[in-house]
This record gives sequence, C-alpha cells and structure tokens, in this order.
Amino acid sequence: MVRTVSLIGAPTDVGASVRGAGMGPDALRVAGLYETLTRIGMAVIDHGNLAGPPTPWAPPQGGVRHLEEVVAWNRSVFDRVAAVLAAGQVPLLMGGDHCLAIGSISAVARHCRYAKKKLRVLWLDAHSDVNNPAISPSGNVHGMPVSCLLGQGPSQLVGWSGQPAALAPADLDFIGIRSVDADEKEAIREIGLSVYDMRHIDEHGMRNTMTEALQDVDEDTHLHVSFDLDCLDPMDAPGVGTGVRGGPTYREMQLCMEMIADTGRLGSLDVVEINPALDVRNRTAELAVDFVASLFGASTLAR
Ligand code: B3U
Ligand code: MN
Ligand code: MN
Repeated sequence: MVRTVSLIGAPTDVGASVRGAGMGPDALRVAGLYETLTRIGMAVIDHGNLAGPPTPWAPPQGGVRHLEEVVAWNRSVFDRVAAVLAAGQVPLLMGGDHCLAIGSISAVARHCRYAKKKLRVLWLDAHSDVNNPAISPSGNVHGMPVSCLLGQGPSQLVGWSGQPAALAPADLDFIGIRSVDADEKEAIREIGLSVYDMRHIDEHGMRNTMTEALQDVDEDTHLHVSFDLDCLDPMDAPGVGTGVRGGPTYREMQLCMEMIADTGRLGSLDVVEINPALDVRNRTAELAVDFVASLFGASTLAR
C-alpha cells in the first residue's frame, strides 16, 4: 500500500533567537520536497502553511520568550498533526524552529496511545534542547522542547498529549549532540536520557550507533524523527541559526537515515531549523530533501 505523506508548513521563528527559520517551509518546497517524494513512489499532499502570530522579538519573561505566541503556533501544529494521523497519513512538519516539536510530538504521543503503538523518538540535533525556564541561558523555547515533552516545561506547554508527559525518558534517543549547556548536562544525568553524542559516533561509528539506537524497534513501534538541520556539520548545512562545528558528515547522516528507513516503522517527522536567510543557494534545504528521501526509503527502492 502506498503511504501518504502530508506536508504541513509552520512558517515561524517564534522559539529562536535568530530570525529566518520562518522561511523554512518555502525553502523545502523550492528544493523540491513534494516532487522528490512523489518520484520515489510516495503519495504526497501539501497542506500549505499554518497561520499564527508574528514573532514579537521581545525579551524573555519569567525565563521564557514569546510564550503566548509559542503556544498559539504549537496549538495549530498539534491540531493539524493530529488530523493527519487520524486520516492514516504520515505527517511531515516543515518548520519553523524546533519549539514546534512540542505540538507535533504531543499529537503523535496521543495518537500512539489510542493506536496502542510504542512511540520511539529519535532527536537528531547538535543541541539537546532540554533546557527549561529556570536554567535556559536564552529563554528561547527551541532550546526547551524536550523538557516540555517530558512534562517539565512551562505549564502552558505541558500535558497536551492527555498525559502529564508526552514522553518517558526511555522513549527518546539523541543522535549527534555536541552542544549542551552546563545545567542541561545535569538535567540529562538526572532524568537519565540516552545520548549518542558526537564522541560516541566518532568512537563507534554511525552504523553501530544506529544499530544500538534502533535495537528495540519492532512491528508495534511508531518511530518519530525530529530532525534539526543543525545536527549536520555547518560546512555542509550552513543555513541554520545556531550551527555547531563537528557534526556528522553527509555520508554518516545518509547511513543514519537509511537505517531508520530499513526498520519500516517511520510514522512521523519534523524537519526544523532551516534558515534560508543564512543559507548558500538553498543548499541546506536541498540537503534536507535528500535526507528525507532516504528516510522514506529512496536508496532501498533504487536497489
Ligand atoms: N542551548 C541553547 C542554544 C540552542 C538550543 N537549541 C538551539 N540553540 N537551536 C539554548 O538557547 O537553549
Ligand atoms: Mn533542536
Ligand atoms: Mn539544534
């Protein structure tokens, strides 16, 4: 059966500190996301862009910036992702910054509970995004989505899945991490999160890393990939707001995506933090399209 992928644009940089991620959905369209997925045999629907408030660029209040606007954008994302899942389709959220994963993954978690599926989230990122208002150095919510999903963020952003926490710590694996704030390190240790950081990938290779990360994925698993493009090395992907040197190479990331595709369990996806204002000829969006194609089995089908 051909699976239908539903593209959902959320053009906002409301959770970031650098302007421009709001242009991400159109950069992905210009890079040929729809056409590429169609070419590899998927049915694709582009739902266009969601609407939401403009980014006020105000300072943080109580350790959080733009809380009201972050809530509004995530509400729209939650509702649309929930509707797409209910229709039996695969939601592909085109961000926008990474705060949008709160709405997206909360909807996925609720769906998995009703569908009696085990949710596994792979968080591909340079950052661990596990800050909260008490410890965040910036107040930017794109550094806090993991905490919110674990039930520890601002109360307005917690509990949307219908449970106190959308995710249990064991539901989540980080891949590619190399920038963690001091208090975040403490939080990661306290919560007991599974982190495959760049050191782990350097020492064990991407193949062993992904074999380990995917080992308990079975036919009852719903895999969600939350793909922050700053996971990649900025030499390859310059179009991101907070790039960090020393990420996986193009080849390593391709292997990561192909191994996820091989499980056949990919159920939903976020593609976030592309910043066309900082990019070079849309290279980062084009790269993202390559990786998304691999996630949906492009290389496997070509064999
Ligand atoms: N940890 C920093 C920086 C950051 C997190 N996520 C992104 N940047 N993209 C923070 O502000 O929380
Ligand atoms: Mn992120
Ligand atoms: Mn990041």
